Amino acid sequence: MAELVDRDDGADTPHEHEGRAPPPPVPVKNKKKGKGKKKAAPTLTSEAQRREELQQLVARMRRSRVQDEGGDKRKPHKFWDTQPVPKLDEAIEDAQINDVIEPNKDHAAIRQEPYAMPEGFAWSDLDVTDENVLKEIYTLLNENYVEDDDAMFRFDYSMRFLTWALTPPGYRAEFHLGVRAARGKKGLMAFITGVPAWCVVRGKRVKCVEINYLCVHKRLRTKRLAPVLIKEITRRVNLAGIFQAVYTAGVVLPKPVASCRYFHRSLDPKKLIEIGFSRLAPRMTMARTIKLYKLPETPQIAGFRAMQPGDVKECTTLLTTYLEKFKLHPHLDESEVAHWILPREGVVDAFVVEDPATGAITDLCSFYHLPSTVIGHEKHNTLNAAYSFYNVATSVPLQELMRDALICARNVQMDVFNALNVMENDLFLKDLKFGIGDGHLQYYLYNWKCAEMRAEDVGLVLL
Ligand code: MYA
Repeated sequence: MAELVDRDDGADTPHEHEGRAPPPPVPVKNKKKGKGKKKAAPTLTSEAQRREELQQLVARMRRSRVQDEGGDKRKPHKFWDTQPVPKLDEAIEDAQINDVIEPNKDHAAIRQEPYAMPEGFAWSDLDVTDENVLKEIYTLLNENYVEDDDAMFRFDYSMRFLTWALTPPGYRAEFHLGVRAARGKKGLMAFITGVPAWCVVRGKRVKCVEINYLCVHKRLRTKRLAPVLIKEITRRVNLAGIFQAVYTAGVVLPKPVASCRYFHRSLDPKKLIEIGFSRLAPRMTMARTIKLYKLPETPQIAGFRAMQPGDVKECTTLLTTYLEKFKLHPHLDESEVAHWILPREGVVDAFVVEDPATGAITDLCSFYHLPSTVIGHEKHNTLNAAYSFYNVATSVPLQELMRDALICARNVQMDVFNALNVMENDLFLKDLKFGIGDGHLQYYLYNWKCAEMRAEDVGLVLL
């Protein structure tokens, strides 16, 4: 296939060979072993092997640091250089700058017809409420979505999770966009989604879409299909009167508004070591490692219980008040809190602390369930990971609240608890024995210019 792009704006010239895109974000991993041992369970090796592994690790850390320090600022981005986003080498330090890059367009000025698909492919509006369509999306992502650099783990978003992620209040079916083969079985070959949301950026309320699940089938990679998907979803979103977007990615593109790190807390250290997610620390035995990560059987805070529908009103006040602290955060109403935070089995768990004396809800913690496929492992198929979502502590220290969250995650068979260093998470990461991972997550705003933020200024978690 030679050409996949509409060339009316000259943004992409697909004839030019350009090699692979930068490695996708690392999903869930904190392993420290050398490359080339993808399937072997890690063991303590000889001194020479260990030295070699260490050298490889240092080399890898150097490589990733070069990329992580903001990408190669001089590298041209044939697509992104045409988009309303700041350039990588553009320093924006003035906190007063906080505005659109391109003004909103009139409806008539927006391209009315879809971008052209190459011969053999067609756009497909995907109805995620149709079980068969959902299964197709699940399969595309399960086989082709984000992997770690060493192709050991790949995100395995469940169908129930995808329904949750893609159908919040006010969702629009035309923002669930697929590409199908036009002939034969007409299989799903690519995907991108947007869900409408209100975000607050440095105090300004901005109507946005949250863009997620950009995925091109492995067989169609590096053919410039991703820019066409992005342009088409932008066109559809613009037609709905929305001109800003927020998204995250592991890769450095023009230009992150914040750069965050993943941290990992072992809940089942034995399994994590067996699958190569983590390794036995020097001079540690398996028995001592298991003991190190042991947690109490049940939550410890008095009044700690699962969130219920009757808690939504109070949780909305608690959460929205708390999120005001941060420079980038969602603005959630009660219907959205009900959608995003109320527990859904195998998808999202949320707990509150109810004051035993007054019945008031004083604290809230939550995590979502995002397993990864363990690629090609003989014993384990799935890494069960909980991801920290929104947490507010007012009656107990955040660290105590999160210890109970860890206990609950362990009690629903999670192997690891992941958290970004966003919001106030730094307050508990060290004490609760989280280790730093090799995953970075960059936050981006589309068609918005403002000064960069620190990870702890970010009050938004995307799925
Ligand atoms: S992040 C998750 C992304 N998905 C994966 O990592 C899954 C596995 N990988 C793949 O499926 C493919 O490798 C993808 C690229 C699809 C990622 N975000 O078609 P290509 C640029 C944005 O030849 P492929 C998520 O879902 C790349 O720099 N751009 O490449 C949030 C290059 O442009 P330039 C990306 O490898 C998505 C061009 O694509 C990403 O076949 C937010 C190459 O295209 C990326 N993660 O496909 C999307 N990776 O030459 C933006 C590569 O300029 C939304 N590229 O460097 C923007 C807002 C839109 C709405 C606006 C409304 C107002």
